[in-house]
Amino acid sequence: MSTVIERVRAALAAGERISDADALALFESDDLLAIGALAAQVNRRKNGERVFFNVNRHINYTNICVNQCRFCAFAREAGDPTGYAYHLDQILRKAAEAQAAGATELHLVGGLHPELPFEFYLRMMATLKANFPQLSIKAFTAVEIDYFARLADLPVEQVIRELKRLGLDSTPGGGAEILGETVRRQICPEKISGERWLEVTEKLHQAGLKSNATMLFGHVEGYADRVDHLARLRALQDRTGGFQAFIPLAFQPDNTRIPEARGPGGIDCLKTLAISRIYLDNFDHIKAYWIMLGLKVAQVALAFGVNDLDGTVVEEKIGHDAGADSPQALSKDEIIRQIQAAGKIAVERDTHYQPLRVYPAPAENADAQTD
Ligand code: V47
Repeated sequence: MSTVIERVRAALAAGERISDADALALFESDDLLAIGALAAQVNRRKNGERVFFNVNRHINYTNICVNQCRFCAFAREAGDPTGYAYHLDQILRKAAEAQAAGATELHLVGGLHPELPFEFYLRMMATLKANFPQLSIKAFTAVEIDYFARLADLPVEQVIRELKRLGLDSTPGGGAEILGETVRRQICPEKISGERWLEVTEKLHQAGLKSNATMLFGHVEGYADRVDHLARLRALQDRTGGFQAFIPLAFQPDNTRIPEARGPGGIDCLKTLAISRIYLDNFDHIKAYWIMLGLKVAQVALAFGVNDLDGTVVEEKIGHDAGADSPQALSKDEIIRQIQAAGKIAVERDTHYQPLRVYPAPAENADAQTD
């Protein structure tokens, strides 16, 4: 048995957090099953046998972006014939479809459009909230919030205040990529720095908004870059407690400008999810985003410390433009089936992880129960 596994087991038994050096040693270990078992134990203590999902819809309102991140196959430069920007009525139509399909949350993100003014986003927020007050609006990464502040020449705090006043309920975890500057300069040189991403996220948390954190992995970064990324997130979470979920995003290489990268294999995906669960002791939830992982790896991840399978998604462009071979959407029934087939209890949640409906395994109870 490798010594790092013993050290980590002892640390967990003593209720201690693991060190960066041990996180790195776990990444370098080949003992996937032992790492997975430790992660599953950590998760069981936090979440029992429950696995969350939500009924949501993604809306990517524009793919036109002033940044041209090397890993991104979704972004287009202004003037590109395949570029688009939805009109507000198109966005409202998609929101209406989402509501009719039983969604509780809209996930809205897009490119940094060179011409749309900040007022467009304010109008979008206000109109969505006025028309669909029961839909929770999860929108705009720290990268977009920073962009709006520059666009409108306003302090970030005021941008956040305005958006929150008009209906912003929480923010997604995109744009974190790899926070360390060496890798960041290679994969997204025009994007705000990792330090700035953390700073804006801290302001979101201070304003009372919950957010998520992602990590894009399996491109040019090394294990030490991943550990550094996790360390920065854990430190911020110690200060604010504002993160809800951590979401490792498996890099999809097609149509990107990182030709040497092939994306992570299944073992790397499972190991990364499991180590995240063990290391991020102050995060309640680790999410397997099935769009990027593929449904089969995402399901297996439920035995490796993961307790959230994201949602129905409905219309996904960022991963699929880069060659993701997962479906575009999953029905609620299919998500429940995937969770139950893993021997877990499926729990539909709202944005803030309040259980809406519990679906025990069919053997225990054929009918869904309300929590
Ligand atoms: O920030 C871009 C990533 C992110 C690629 O908070 C890519 O609940 C893989 O953040 N291969 C956007 N990933 C998606 C995102 C997200 C998704 C689901 C749930 C939540 C949440 C957040 O997608 C970007 C970037 O890191 N991305 N290109 C690619 N080729």
